[in-house]
Amino acid sequence: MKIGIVLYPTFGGSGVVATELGKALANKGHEVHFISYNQPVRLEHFHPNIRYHEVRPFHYPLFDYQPYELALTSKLVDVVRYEGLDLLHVHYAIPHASAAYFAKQILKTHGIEIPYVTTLHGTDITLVGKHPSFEPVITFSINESDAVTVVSQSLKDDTYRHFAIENEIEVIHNFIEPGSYCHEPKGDDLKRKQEIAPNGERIICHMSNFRKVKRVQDVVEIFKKVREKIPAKLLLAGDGPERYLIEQMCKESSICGDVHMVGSVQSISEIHCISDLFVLPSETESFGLAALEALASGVPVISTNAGGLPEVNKDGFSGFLSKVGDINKMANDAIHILKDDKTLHQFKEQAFEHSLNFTLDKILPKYEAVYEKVLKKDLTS
Ligand code: GMT
Repeated sequence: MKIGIVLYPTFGGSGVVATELGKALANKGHEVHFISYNQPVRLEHFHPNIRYHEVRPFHYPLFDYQPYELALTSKLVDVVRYEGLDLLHVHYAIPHASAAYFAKQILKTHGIEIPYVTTLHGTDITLVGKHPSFEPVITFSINESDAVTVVSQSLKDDTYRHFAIENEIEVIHNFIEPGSYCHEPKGDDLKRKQEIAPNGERIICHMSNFRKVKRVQDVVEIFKKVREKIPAKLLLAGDGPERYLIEQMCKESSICGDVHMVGSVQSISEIHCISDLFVLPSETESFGLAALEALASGVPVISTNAGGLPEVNKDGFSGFLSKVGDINKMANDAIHILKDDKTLHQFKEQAFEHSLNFTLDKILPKYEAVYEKVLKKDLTS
């Protein structure tokens, strides 16, 4: 198949899932065309079956807001026509689903019928999409999609709850490729671990885009409580609007020496490789790819029970779940996991075991089946 994947090129989970999916499809022999405004961050290597098409909005002084959606639509029309794509798969509804709808209508005037699949990732539904400035467009473009997938049962329920959706929605979870994660630090990883934790301190990590919804301040509060009982270090990976607040918190509580703000590192496996625990206290989380990637490295997860997190983090097995904001429980659970080597080792093994429920070989055929289904549809009506 010739598949056009429309995505955000950043570190965000939707872009990561879209890129990893495209790479996996390319490895299976499909021709994959990524369409975005920048080279996707996880698209590091050349692959003969992968092309990248850049959307370049035309800047004109009249526009206070650049009409990106129109530039994207025109790019979709162009790529579909000249590369002969079979289908479009758009990740994140805003503005990708409506651009795909518009492109589909334009392509009809050229005698081309092309289906589009929309994958909803979370905030496009739970936070941004239901805002009145987007809601009618989102509802329409989801209903017009030839197939709709979501990354968790929780997001499926939310989508039906918040929007008047008549289309069927299929749940296809986020995935990992088990071979690509480090479990036991060796060489440079071991050196890094010894430098961060020279006295064998436990290493706790968190990774996100530091938006309010991630509640990174709870990570710091939990860490402070754990540190009172167990020597520990905190790695904070990622960047975003809350970073300054977090730096302030560290300074005010004099724990900066034990907190490493590592920034937006690309190789997240290097962080997981040396970590003992991953903390994700999000207010909402449609799935929690960051948690799954930690589990895949054998790092247990302390998370909230928000959204789809209970679908990825098995309470008492791969880690623990708590109510949003319950810092005391999250700290106590963390201490329980970290208190001795035997317990930690057991949780690490269970974390990895649980991650195997979400391997690429289980998930990829589900997307391929969706593609096969839309390609069989009669689009002329
Ligand atoms: O977590 C973010 O803020 C990034 C966001 C995105 O849209 O890029 O991630 C969402 O999609 C991921 C991949 O499907 C999910 O694993 C994340 O849980 C989801 N984030 C939220 O729902 C907050």
